[in-house]
Amino acid sequence: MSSLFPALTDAPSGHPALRFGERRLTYAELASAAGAVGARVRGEARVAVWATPSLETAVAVVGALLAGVAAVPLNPKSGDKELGHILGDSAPGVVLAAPGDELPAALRELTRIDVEIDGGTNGGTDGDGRGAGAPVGAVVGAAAGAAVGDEDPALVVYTSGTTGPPKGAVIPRRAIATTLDALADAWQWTGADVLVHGLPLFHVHGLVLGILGPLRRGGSVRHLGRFGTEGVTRELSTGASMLFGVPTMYHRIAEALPDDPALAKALAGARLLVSGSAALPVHDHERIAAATGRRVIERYGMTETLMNTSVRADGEARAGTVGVPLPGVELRLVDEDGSAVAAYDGESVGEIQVRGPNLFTEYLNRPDATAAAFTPDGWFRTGDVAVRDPDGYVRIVGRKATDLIKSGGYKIGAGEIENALLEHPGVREAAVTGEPDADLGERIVAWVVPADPGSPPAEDELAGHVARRLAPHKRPRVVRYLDALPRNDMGKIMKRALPS
Ligand code: MCA
Ligand code: AMP
Repeated sequence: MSSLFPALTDAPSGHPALRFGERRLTYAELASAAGAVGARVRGEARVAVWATPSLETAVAVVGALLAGVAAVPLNPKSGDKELGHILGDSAPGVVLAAPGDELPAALRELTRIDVEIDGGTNGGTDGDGRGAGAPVGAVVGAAAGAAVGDEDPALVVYTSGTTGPPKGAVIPRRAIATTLDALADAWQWTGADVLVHGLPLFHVHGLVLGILGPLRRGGSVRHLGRFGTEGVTRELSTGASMLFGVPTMYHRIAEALPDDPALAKALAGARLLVSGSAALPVHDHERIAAATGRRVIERYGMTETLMNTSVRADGEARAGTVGVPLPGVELRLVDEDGSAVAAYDGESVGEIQVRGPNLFTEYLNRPDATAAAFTPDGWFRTGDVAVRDPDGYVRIVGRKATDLIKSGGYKIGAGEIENALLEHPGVREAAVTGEPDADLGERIVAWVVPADPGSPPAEDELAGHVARRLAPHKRPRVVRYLDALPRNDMGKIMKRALPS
C-alpha cells in the first residue's frame, strides 16, 4: 500500500515534525528514529507502547506503522486490573518505552525495547535538523514490513462499553489514511499547519488526529505535555496555527479568558480551533466567540469509526452542531423500529449509524461484540442519538446507553467501575451514574451500600481504589451512601430511581 507518511521521505529533511517541550525532531530525525524502531519490531503481530506524552511514544507508533506492526497504546496511569486485561487480550510481543521509564510489574515480563531518540546523532534537543547515518529512504525502507496491506491493523485502541472490561478496537491502516485525508479536506489542513495540543496519546483524539494527523500532512505538532492555557497562549503566539482539545479544555479556556488578554489574542490569531470527544456546551462556545471573535468548530468521531462529521473550515461554525458527514462517510439516523429517519427538520431523532472506509475492522477476540455493533448491511451502530438540520448539519442530542459516561472527554463504562467497587471489602452493593458537571461534562457518581453501615469506606478510599485498579480518570468524584439500591421485581437495579 502507499505510505501512511510520505513526508518521512519527501519533506525537506530539516522540516520540524514533532516538539514536546524543548525536545524536538525534524522529519529526517523522525525517519531515522522511527526507522530504527521499525527494524527492531518487524515481524511482530502487535507491540505495546507505553504511551506517555513524549517524543518516544510518537516515534514508537510511527516505527511500528512503518514496519506494518499494530501498536497497542497503553495509558501509563492504567491500574493493575485494566493493564492486566489489555495485556492478556492483546498479547503484545514486546513493549516499547522511553529509556528510563519505570514499567509496572505486569509489563516487566515482556521484552522491552527502549525507543532511542538520538541514535547517536543529536539527542533530540535543538539539533541541527539532520540525522547522521544512513540515508532516510534506506532507513525507512529497512523498517518496512513485507507486503503490508491497507486492511492490516495499525492500532488496537481499548474503549469502554457499558459492561465488562474495555474492548480492543482494531483500526486498520486504511481507516487512518482515509479519516486524516477527509479531515484535510474539511479543514484545509496542510503541511504548513502547526498543531498544538495537550491530549493523551493512548486514545484516537490525541494519537491519530493529534500526532499522526500532522505527520500525514507533512506539518508539525507541538505537544504541551499537559494541557494548560499558558502553553496554548505561548504556542499560538509563536507560530502554531491549530488547536485541538476536548470540551473540558475549552471550558477551562472560556473560564480563563476574562482575565487573560494574551490568551484571547492568541486564540484570535489561530487558523482553526477544533473541539471533539464530547459535546462542547453552547455557553462555552459563545463565551469563547465573544472574547476572541473566533468560533470553535466541532467534529464528531468514535474510537471505532475515527471521524464521521465535522464543521468545515469553509462552512458555518454553528454552536451545538457537529457539522456534516466527512467525504466518504455515509451517515443515517435510524428510529426505534429500525427505519431510517428521512426528515432533515431539526426535530426527528434517531440513532446515528455510519458506513465508510473510516470504520474499524473488529473488536479483538470479541466476534460477538463485533457482530452486535453492525447491522446486517454493514452500518455501524454508534449509540449516539441525533437530529439533522434542514441543511444537513448533525446535532447530537443524547446517547442510547445511560451506562456510558463521558467525563473530561473519556468514555467510561458504569459496569467496569461497579465491578471495581464491588471488589472493595467495604462495599456490599454499588451502582454508578453520570451527573452533569460544568468542567468535565459529566462526573462519575458512585452509589454505595456499605458492607458495614456503621463504618462505610471513605470517599477518598473508594476513589483511590478505582484509580489504582482501573485508571485515575475512572475514579468516582462523588460517593453517595445508601441502605439499599432501588431494584425492580426482577432484582435489577433501577438507576433512574436513585435520588438525585
Ligand atoms: C487525582 N489524581 C489521582 C487521584 N485523584 N490519581 C490517582 N488517584 C486518585 N485518587 C490525579 C490524576 O491522575 C491527575 O494527575 C490529577 O490528579 C488531576 O486529575 P483529574 O482532575 O482527573 O484530571 P484533570 O486535570 O481534571 O483532567 C482534565 C483533562 C483530562 C486534562 C481534560 O480529562 C483529559 O486529558 N481528557 C482528554 C480525554 C481524551 O483525550 N479523550 C479522547 C477519547 P495528572 O495531572 O498528573 O495527570 S475520545 C476519542 O478519541 C474519540 C475518537 C473522539 O471523538 O475524540
Ligand atoms: P470514544 O468511544 O471514547 O471514542 O468516544 C466516542 C463518543 O464520544 C461518541 O460516541 C460520542 O458520544 C462522543 N463524541 C465525540 N465527539 C463528539 C462531539 N463533537 N459532540 C458530542 N459527542 C461527541
